[in-house]
Amino acid sequence: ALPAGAQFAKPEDAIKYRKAAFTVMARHFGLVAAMANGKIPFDAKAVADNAEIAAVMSKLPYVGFVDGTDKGETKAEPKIWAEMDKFKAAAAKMQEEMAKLNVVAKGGNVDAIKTAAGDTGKSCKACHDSYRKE
Ligand code: ASC
Repeated sequence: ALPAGAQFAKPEDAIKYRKAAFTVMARHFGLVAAMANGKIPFDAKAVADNAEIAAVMSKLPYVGFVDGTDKGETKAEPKIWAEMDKFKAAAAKMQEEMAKLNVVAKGGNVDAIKTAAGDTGKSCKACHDSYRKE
């Protein structure tokens, strides 16, 4: 989502950016999942609004995985850069699940939202298992 010429000035700026995007995405996805799973009261408008934000946020982090950002304040596994195609495919899967969740969230059906949120969470976890250090 960055135009040409809008590269990050420093590696740590790219790291901060992608972490911030994941943090915001996780906050809004987490609210949807918590409502779908009955951990906080279900509110159809809040589910739809938060799913929308999470879906938009899901598009943002990946421009931050530029060369030279495998070191520093990051839990990113260096193998990301050795298997960038696989990493981007895992990212695309998550973005697809977030987009589906966003559609389902607008329908207001709790069971359908719960299923879609579960599928989305699996796509988050799949990437963490392969590409995030603990
Ligand atoms: C979340 C969140 C994640 C995923 C993951 C699913 O709410 O922040 O990273 O779900 O825990 O297993």
